[in-house]
Amino acid sequence: MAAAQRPIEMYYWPTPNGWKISIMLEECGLPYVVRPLNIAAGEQFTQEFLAISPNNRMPAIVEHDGPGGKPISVFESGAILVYLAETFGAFLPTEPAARAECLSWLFWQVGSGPMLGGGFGHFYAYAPVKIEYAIDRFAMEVKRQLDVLDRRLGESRYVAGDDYTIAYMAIWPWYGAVVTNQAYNAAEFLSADEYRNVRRWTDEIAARPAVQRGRMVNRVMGDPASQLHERHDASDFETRTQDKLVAADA
Ligand SMILES: N[C@@H](CCC(=O)N[C@@H](CS)C(=O)NCC(=O)O)C(=O)O
Repeated sequence: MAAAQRPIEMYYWPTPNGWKISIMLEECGLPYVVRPLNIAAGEQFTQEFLAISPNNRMPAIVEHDGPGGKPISVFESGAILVYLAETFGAFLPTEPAARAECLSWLFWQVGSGPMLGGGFGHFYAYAPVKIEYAIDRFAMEVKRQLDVLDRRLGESRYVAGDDYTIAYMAIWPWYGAVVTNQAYNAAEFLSADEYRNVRRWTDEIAARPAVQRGRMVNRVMGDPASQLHERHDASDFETRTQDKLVAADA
């Protein structure tokens, strides 16, 4: 990378869709700065952000020194993952069959995600009225998706091929969170323990240092050592986690 290149700006809030991109940037070791976008406060609706992400959703990235030296903004997590994989040259196979398989699973997640988050998560955990029909309908769909993943992971170590790719950076934040009860408090309701292959794979991906760093970015809950409220530089993971900041203040 040219020394003059400015860091990528990542518009981000710590949700599974956001983690996809923080994980990818950590995996690539690319210089980036976090632009926190508080979606609970409506910051996704500002004109400045809509110029970057017209669908008023994060994540989004801006690369000032993009292709041809021109600035570029990219929205939609799947598109960002493909863009970064292609420009960085990693985590997306170039051989057509392997690439197609990787993209199949990446698009599988992007298409399935709304049924899990906007459907099941919303009606099970957040809706002000509990509608049994809606909860059951989306729970059945999420269990079907978990079964698809589980069967695939019963056939091979990873979902798509033997290499770690952007497909896992998209799938893991959602399904890993569900089966480890870190999303919607629904693991028991969904009988998540039955999906043993998903659980095995989830733990394997979670052990990757870059995945752990990607999850720490702007995290405000859990073990203070796992929370990096402000990431300005890669060295912040060593020096500025909440446990260290609190100890330094004491
Ligand atoms: N398909 C989009 C979904 C992104 C998305 O749903 N982002 C949510 C947070 S996880 C958001 O920004 N919501 C703000 C809103 O709905 O106004 C992607 O994969 O990037």
